[in-house]
Amino acid sequence: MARRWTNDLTRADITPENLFVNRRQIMAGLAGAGLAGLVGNTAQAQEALEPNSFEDIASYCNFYEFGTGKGDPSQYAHLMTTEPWSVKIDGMVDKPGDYALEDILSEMTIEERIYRFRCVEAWSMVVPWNGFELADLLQMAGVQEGAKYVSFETLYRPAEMPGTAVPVLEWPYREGLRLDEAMHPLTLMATGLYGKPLPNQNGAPLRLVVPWKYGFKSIKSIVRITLSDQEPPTSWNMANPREYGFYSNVNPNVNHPRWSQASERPLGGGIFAKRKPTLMFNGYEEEVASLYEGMDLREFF
Ligand SMILES: Nc1nc2c(c(=O)[nH]1)N[C@H]1C(S)=C(S)[C@@H](COP(=O)(O)O)O[C@H]1N2
Ligand SMILES: [Mo]
Repeated sequence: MARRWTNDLTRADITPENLFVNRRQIMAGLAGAGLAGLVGNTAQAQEALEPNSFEDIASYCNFYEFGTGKGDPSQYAHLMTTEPWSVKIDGMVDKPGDYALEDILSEMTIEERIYRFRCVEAWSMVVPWNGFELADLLQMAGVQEGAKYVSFETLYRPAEMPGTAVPVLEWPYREGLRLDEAMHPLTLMATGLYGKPLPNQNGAPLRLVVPWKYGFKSIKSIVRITLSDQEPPTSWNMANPREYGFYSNVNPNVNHPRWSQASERPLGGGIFAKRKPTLMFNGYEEEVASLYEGMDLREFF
């Protein structure tokens, strides 16, 4: 079902010139195989992705279990114990159970992927993730016929998570994807940043990354993955269904009820850095638009 995503850009490829040559080679190599569309050959996609610094990525975070300030997670997330770690995989799978993280990792291929990141609050950054495809994990557990959705839960351990004393969201933090979104080769389970283990504040030891959706879909510190035939509840939708829909695809044409989503402020350029236009599906339109063919994206926002 899932096809491996063949664009293997690394940090060595970030200058525009290298990126261009690299992409042309990729395109040439794939054209014969009929997979060229997976790479995305728009002018926008060819723009160089200059990653934000490790420092920026690890210090400006959202992880409400540790507080609602952007600096709270980096200050308090060290309180969270991430060893040992296991993930319960249940619901409509052939092999439900508690999987020890090291057993999962021994089965997975870890690679580096540089992805655009776009928060619903309109800031953005570029992140070099290390991780594996969620599709590989789901296939390992054996997705049953009839499963249509995947839901995720974050660790809920109040003694190590001072932010959970405040009922800003219903805990545990929950997110969900449609099965085809979950199986898409761009959908990553991240285990690291810049080749280093994921900092706790960024969702150690295992967090979701869905680059064409707003950042809040990228649930952190995952302890449970459930397959079902029903659309699952999600924390932000439960908290405010008018502002946060199930899909939450990055879409410059559908505004958040309280602000425009047409442009973004790239982090790291200083507060006077120019806003830039937000791209449809965060720049991954060629890869993912077909998932939503025929859907009214204003209704399913
Ligand atoms: N468990 C959990 N996951 C979470 C959040 C959270 O509060 N709790 N915040 C989300 C939001 S709003 C964003 S923008 C991203 C931020 O990821 P980062 O801090 O690694 O940049 O994490 C998402 N995942
Ligand atoms: Mo966010």
